[in-house]
Amino acid sequence: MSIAQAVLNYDLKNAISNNRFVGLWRLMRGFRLKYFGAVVSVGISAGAKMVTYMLLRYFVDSYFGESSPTVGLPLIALGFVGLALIEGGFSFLSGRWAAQTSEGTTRRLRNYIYDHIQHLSFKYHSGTSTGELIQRSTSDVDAIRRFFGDQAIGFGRVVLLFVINFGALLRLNVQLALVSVVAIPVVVLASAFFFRKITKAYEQFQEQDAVLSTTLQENLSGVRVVKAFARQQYEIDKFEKDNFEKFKRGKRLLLMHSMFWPVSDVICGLQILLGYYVGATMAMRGEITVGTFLAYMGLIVWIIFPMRNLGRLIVQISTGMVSYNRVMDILRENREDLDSGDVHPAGPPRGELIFQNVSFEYEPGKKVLEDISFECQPGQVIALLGSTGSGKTSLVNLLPRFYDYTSGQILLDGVELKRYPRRYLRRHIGIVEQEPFLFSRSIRENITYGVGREVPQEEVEAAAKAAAIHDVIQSFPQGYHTLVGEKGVTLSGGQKQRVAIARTLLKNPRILILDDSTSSVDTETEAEIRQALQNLMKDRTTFIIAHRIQSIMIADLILVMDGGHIVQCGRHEDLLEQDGIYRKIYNIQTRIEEELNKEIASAG
Ligand code: DCP
Ligand code: MG
Repeated sequence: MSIAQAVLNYDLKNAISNNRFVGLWRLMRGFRLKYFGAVVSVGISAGAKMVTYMLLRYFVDSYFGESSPTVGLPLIALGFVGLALIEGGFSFLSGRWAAQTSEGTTRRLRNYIYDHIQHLSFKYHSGTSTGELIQRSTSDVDAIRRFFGDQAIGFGRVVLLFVINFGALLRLNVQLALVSVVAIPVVVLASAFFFRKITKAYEQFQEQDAVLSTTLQENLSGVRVVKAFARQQYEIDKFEKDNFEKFKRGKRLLLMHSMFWPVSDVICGLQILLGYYVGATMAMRGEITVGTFLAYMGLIVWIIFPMRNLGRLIVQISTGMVSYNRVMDILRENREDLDSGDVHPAGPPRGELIFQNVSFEYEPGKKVLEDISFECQPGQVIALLGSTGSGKTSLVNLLPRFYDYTSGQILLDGVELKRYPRRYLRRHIGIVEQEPFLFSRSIRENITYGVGREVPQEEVEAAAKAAAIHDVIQSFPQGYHTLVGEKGVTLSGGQKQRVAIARTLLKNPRILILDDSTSSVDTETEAEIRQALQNLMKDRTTFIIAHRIQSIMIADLILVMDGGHIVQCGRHEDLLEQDGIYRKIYNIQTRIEEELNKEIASAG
């Protein structure tokens, strides 16, 4: 199986285990043999190094010492070359296989995290910061990659080098072997101690790095606010302060590094000197041959210096495990189930809705909607009016089941809403969000976003015309292929809203929700949209949230909300007769309009 296939054919749900090693082991499925091969190659390469020194010993002792050579020089030369090739070749293979494993497993992990994030609930997303999620799916995944590709294999390498070379030393001379490792506990402990500190310092550096990029990012997205309030100097000072802190932390990190390596060099150097001294003395006394001494000189270096890395690897592996946990935290979150439900209507719903004593809360104990009851027939227009924070958005968000109501019942075509699969509801309920988001893609791609098929241009244009945005789009040089956002045109708030309306209309939903969708549009354009929508609303149930009485007068049912309750409901004419909020708002709005008209008249 190719790597790409292994990546795709894998269901990572299995990799989530409370035991980290079990989890990592599962993550490696399809790569285990490769990784095993990488470890074996490390062993072979270390072995070849050891044998090279043994060959050196044989060569020196037989050609310059007492014993006479039984192997010819060319063969010995060939041996050296062959061993060098084996050592290099297997070292290459181990690097290659370890890299394939680490890249492959983390590619799979990244895909899976992305997939998983797509399926998390609204509740999860509103409770988790975007930055946090980004960091976990990038730098924490990267830490896991380093664990596979660098640390775990590096750890194996140090251990194998030690076992093989020390074993060889023991065979050469036990006394000499023991003398050669007296400093090793010191080196390992010192490096573990040091790297614990340096990891902390590194984390602090990273933290400050994150602070700095947040400052920069906020500054850039809030550049209008900064300029409008003329706070440039304040922002510059703040940045300089954060930047100075990063500089200090970075300097400290470098200083620590520049202390460790020389100190550990000295310790390792002393150990080697001690070994050379003892070895040389023994050779002079004739206790070991010159060849043994020369082989020893090589072997000891390959025992001591790798040991300096052992402490580093231990510490890095433990911080890698922290990253692993942070990633698994996301993966353990339950996915929003799109498909469960026991009713599966074949076609779209008719659009009859009944709310019965519906209450809802985002957090336990803080009711946002209380005791909401009303009914509407298919094709009717329901308007919601109320002060900000009164629960209008929360109410309409219950319909596609972005959130589930806590008590009461909502019946769609006579069936409890919770019995429909979410996918079905979201397919047939179109919502134009209060603050619509457009992707940095072409306008056409934005409008067709909600429909999973090729859409003919006429349909796209019809939707755009209904949303009163067609002429604006036509006026751009590239028309419907104009890019939105940083690399293309910057749309005004009202234009964005209208593109979002077109996007939802194209989906042709049975139930249409317009959440304050004309708030950034001037009265004239709004009338235009209303006119166009009138046809489109004909046989769909429509919810309109708006602040202008003008936009909701035509509704079959107007719900006036306050503090999570419906305080008034009825048709425009009925509500005008009642002494309540509705009449008050109406009076204020008409008075403002009259005054405006007067002013315009007098100015003209
Ligand atoms: N709320 C919350 N958690 C959320 C969203 C809202 O706790 N994820 C709270 C804030 C308000 C209340 O719920 O106190 C109602 O919020 P809505 O967004 O439903 O209010 P409106 O849509 O009526 O207000 P606006 O006209 O400003 O859009
Ligand atoms: Mg709202």
